[in-house]
Amino acid sequence: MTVIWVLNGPNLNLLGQREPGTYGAQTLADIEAELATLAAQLGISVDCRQSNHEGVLIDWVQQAKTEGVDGLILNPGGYTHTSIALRDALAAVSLPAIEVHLSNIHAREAFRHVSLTAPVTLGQIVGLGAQGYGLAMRALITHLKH
Ligand code: CA2
Repeated sequence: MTVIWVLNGPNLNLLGQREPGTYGAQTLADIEAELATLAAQLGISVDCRQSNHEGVLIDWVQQAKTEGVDGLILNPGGYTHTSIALRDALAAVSLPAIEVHLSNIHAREAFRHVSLTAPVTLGQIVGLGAQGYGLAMRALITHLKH
């Protein structure tokens, strides 16, 4: 069975509690429940994880490779714009990955316009809110079939 891990980075555990105008009203638990439902419909396995710690996210990227995970969906949060180490981990494992951002990072502050991680992913989905994760799941499955 195809196995996908969904990794969310710092502060995304706060979704639904603050800044709904920027990040939407859904909690991370809501989003993860929708992804579990979609995964069941699509006949795949999904494992959703969130950490506020850069090293934990890196450990999970490495672990995904050693455990034979088929692909990653990740929202690295603020580490998108700062973490050479997370980019290096993604490049090292060379697992197919899709980067998701709830907000349109290109329409926000200049420091959010650059993603260090996106160049080592298949692609990036931004600005579509929580539905971006489901779109990423469908795109990743299509990629894995070809
Ligand atoms: O738009 C996204 O998904 C971001 O990855 C969210 C990050 C931000 O640093 C990126 O530039 C874009 C921030 C996540 C913070 O999430 C919060 C959720 C609710 C309340 C406060 C923060």
